[in-house]
Amino acid sequence: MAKMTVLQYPDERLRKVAQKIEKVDDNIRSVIDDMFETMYEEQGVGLAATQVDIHKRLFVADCSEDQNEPMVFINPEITEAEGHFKNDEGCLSFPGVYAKVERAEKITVTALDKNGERFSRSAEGLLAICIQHEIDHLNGKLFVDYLSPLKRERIRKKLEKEQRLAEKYATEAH
Ligand code: GNR
Ligand code: NI
Repeated sequence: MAKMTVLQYPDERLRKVAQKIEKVDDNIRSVIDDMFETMYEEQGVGLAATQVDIHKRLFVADCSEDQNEPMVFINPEITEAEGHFKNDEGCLSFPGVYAKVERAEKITVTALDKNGERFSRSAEGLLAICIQHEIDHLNGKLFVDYLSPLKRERIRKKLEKEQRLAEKYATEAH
């Protein structure tokens, strides 16, 4: 297994629309293993393939308290959504940024698992938020797109500055 690099906003590759997976094979399963390793190491509750520069319709998630309920969703589709609620969201592609986003409260999602078997499940709470957030990633959409242009611009400037500083630090001798 190998940890992958998570793309950071405003990297344009986060805007690519992911392609449907035609066959769930060992190559896909190896990507899934690396994505879990990356997600757990970064302490995220979800990770979309888009965030690791793989533009296929796939995400992993684990919203359990003990981080021991790994879930895989391939070619996910939301088939039912009801209610609305607003919650604070974060994203591994936006370190240190949190903002309130409105989402459906309860959803039903259908997808393929790591063996290529179709399953359907309903979700609410953090898992429902996470599934909607990850499917947005696969469509090149980011949680800041729900904010005002002014807020989005502030976040972009903050992250660009932090990335410049990190780059500068990395190239200096210590
Ligand atoms: O780790 C994550 N936490 C989170 C918290 C609230 C709403 C959504 C998320 S998803 C995020 C991981 C991530 O960036 N997935 O794409
Ligand atoms: Ni995210």
